[in-house]
Amino acid sequence: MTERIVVGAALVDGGRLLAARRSAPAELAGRWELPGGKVETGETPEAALVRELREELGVSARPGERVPGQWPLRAPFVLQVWTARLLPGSAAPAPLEDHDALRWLAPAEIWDVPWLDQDVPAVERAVAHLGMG
Ligand code: 9L3
Ligand code: MG
Repeated sequence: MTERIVVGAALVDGGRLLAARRSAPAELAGRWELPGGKVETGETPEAALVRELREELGVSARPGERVPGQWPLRAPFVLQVWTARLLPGSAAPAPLEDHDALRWLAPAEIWDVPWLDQDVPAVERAVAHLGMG
């Protein structure tokens, strides 16, 4: 089966990392994730990241670098992570679609939220990559 990529954003602003609490589907509700979603056919991961952040959070963002690594989700999906920043003039993020809460986490707060199990290793790598560890 061909692997399908889900992009997650390590969105940073003012030295804080954005975490989003899922409201759907039921089995993931209440757990926190790096916002993002599935890369569509013919779309680059970076373009998917920008699209997902606009759809889910209403923000204008630019992707930075890919965080090395890839983490398994339910087959055939795998999670890849890019750093991202808000563009000047972007709206503040709001939970518009699949989330019901957002938090900007300072470095000391990164592990204060119950991340999705599959996001934990991705967040570890993202935080190390960003020098927030
Ligand atoms: N997923 C896990 N961690 C993440 C993201 C963005 C997504 N950081 C999982 C949840 C869903 C699947 O990937 O099972 C597709 O995500 P979405 O399109 O529902 O956001
Ligand atoms: Mg999503």
